[in-house]
Amino acid sequence: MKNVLVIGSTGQIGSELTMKLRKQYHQGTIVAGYIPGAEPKGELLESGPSEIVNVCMAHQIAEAVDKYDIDTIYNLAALLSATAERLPLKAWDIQMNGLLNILEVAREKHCAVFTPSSIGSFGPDTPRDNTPQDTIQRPTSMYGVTKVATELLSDYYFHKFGVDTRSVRFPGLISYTTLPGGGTTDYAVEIYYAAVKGEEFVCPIAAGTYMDMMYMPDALNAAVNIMEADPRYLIHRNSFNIASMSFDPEEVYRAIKKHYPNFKMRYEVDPIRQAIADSWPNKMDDICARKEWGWTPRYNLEKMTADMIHNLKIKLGVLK
Ligand code: AKB
Repeated sequence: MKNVLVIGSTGQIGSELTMKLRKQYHQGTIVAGYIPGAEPKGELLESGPSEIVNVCMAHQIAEAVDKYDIDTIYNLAALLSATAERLPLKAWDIQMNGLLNILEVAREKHCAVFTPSSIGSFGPDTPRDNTPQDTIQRPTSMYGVTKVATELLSDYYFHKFGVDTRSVRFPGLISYTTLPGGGTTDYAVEIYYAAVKGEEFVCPIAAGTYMDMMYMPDALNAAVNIMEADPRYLIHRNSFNIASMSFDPEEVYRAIKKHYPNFKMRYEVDPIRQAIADSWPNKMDDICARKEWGWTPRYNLEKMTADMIHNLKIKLGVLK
């Protein structure tokens, strides 16, 4: 990786990944691609170039790739699961037509491409516990449909045209920098904000609903390390299960209560998010990622909780 285009650079993953890449590859150019209305600000804007790159506009992708001699594209443009259920055609357009535009540019201009998949690529027929790397993928949400198709199309471009496509199946991602939006796992971020602000948390996901979750520093390492991996050892490409922790709302609530004993949570289950969560795995098996490219997470629930609370206090200006 030398010159990288991050599409969706102002979103939850993009805002942190762009900064990490700029620190790691300071001899190269890391371009923050964004759409009007989601402009980069502050450090993200000031620390490197940015360009309007809408995945649905193939010429914008091609122009940015030519202008900066891009060799790697991180494609982070997506509608998350709950929003995609509300706007299925828009989700298809961004996730599928957008991906096709990127893959075509990558084929012509010899770029590597990372497009994340998700725990959402699995469905109710998938084994729930220790979900294997290679298993049934029959998702019932539009988000899941686009994620499975993303995996297949990315593999197709690798086998047919030699485009260096690689990917991981992200769990719910937890971070204190940029809020997610429209996801089923968003509650696992919002609960920390409520605790630090001293507010009661109203949980949209039912007790007993386990999902894989991951702290952002681990997710960013995965996104960088998979693209750096020696291709000779990659049996899989699109996409690898990666896991670090799995919890239900009660477990994360208990972990936060160790820091805030008076913290209160009650449930108001959102039927759309709950139906999606019920169709996803409880916990994935990530042995292939560990063996093929050395995936190792650093954060568990306790360590993440301490770090989230520490950083949110600073961000929100909360003293105690
Ligand atoms: C979502 O909840 O939609 C995402 C995901 C797990 O892919 N965070």
